[in-house]
Amino acid sequence: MLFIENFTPELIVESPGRINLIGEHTDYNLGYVLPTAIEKRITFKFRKNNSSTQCNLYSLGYNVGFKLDLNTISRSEVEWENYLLGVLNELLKRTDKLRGFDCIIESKLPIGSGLSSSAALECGLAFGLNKLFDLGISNMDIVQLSQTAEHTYVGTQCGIMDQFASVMSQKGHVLLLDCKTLKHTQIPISIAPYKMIMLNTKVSHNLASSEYNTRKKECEDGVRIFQKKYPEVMSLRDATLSMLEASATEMSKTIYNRCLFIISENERVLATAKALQENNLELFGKLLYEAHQGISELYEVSCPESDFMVDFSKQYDSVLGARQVGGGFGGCVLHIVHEDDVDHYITEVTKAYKSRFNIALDAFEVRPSSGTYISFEE
Ligand code: GAF
Repeated sequence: MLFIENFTPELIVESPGRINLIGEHTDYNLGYVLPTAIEKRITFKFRKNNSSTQCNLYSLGYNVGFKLDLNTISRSEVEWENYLLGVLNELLKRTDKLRGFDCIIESKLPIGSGLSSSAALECGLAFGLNKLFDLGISNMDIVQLSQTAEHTYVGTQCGIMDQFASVMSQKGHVLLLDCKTLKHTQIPISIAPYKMIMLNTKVSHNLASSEYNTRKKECEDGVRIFQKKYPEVMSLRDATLSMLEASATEMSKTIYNRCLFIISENERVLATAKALQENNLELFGKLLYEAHQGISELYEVSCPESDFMVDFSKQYDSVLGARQVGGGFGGCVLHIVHEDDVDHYITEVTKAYKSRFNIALDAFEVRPSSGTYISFEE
């Protein structure tokens, strides 16, 4: 594509991935989550191109691009284009100031690894165009329109956590987000002498999208059963363990397990936030292990590769806790590892994982980082 040769950007935007310390699948149940942005990110380079409606986008990683006309935005057969087209569709509902632009996208975020490359792609485009054309859209609306884009153009009925974390995070903090009210608290985090190590299973089972929407529906079925006795339960966020026991006979085992996971996971998020504020790292680790057990046995969104890693880590005193991060069925597993044992632990788990699955895992440290930001402006 011609436009990428001698490309001089007017604006460069950095759009980070995220980790979620705890609170998986609670966001679309309007509960609590505890994510933060990480340093791995997608870089967007923008320039206006003097056309009124013609746009060019190019992904350096995939070496592929596409053209579009702002007057005729519609869904594409090519999956990754829909993350961007969906955002443009939402922006066009809000403004008539958008004009032709060129954009080069370069990602350092592994796709399908539970680090939310999707939200980074959506929010980075929305944030950059907002700045480039001075659209006057708030960061909160960027979060919300990006989530809507994923619902309508991509087809995943995701919650709001990933987009929120990608845009709103602050360096050195985790975000305690109430997904019902969108109230959030930035909690300073320091876990020395431990480090957050991500081990990428390098598998992303393609169940992820279909099973995600199925889990959401199962939770809605659970809410309808609660409402027979407790009309005040509008989402699983409003349910308690005692309500669950009182409604259990009306539920299939599957719906019961889904509800049990979400209700307990919400409690674990609040307990984790408190543990971090009190620097109780042992408890933090224990809650991560409990969360993974729920992810695997009750919510059934884990996979043999993630379960193997979590189980393996339990042999090591230097690991406080571990759990699969994100929507599920593979991706990255977060480990809290003592700084003195990081290298040794990575060597051991890499050997064991290779011998069990014949896959060379990826390991990297993550640090709570800042949300979407501008790294260059003309
Ligand atoms: C995916 C979704 F996009 C999030 O909204 C969230 O539900 C997560 O899975 C599971 O916690 O990343």
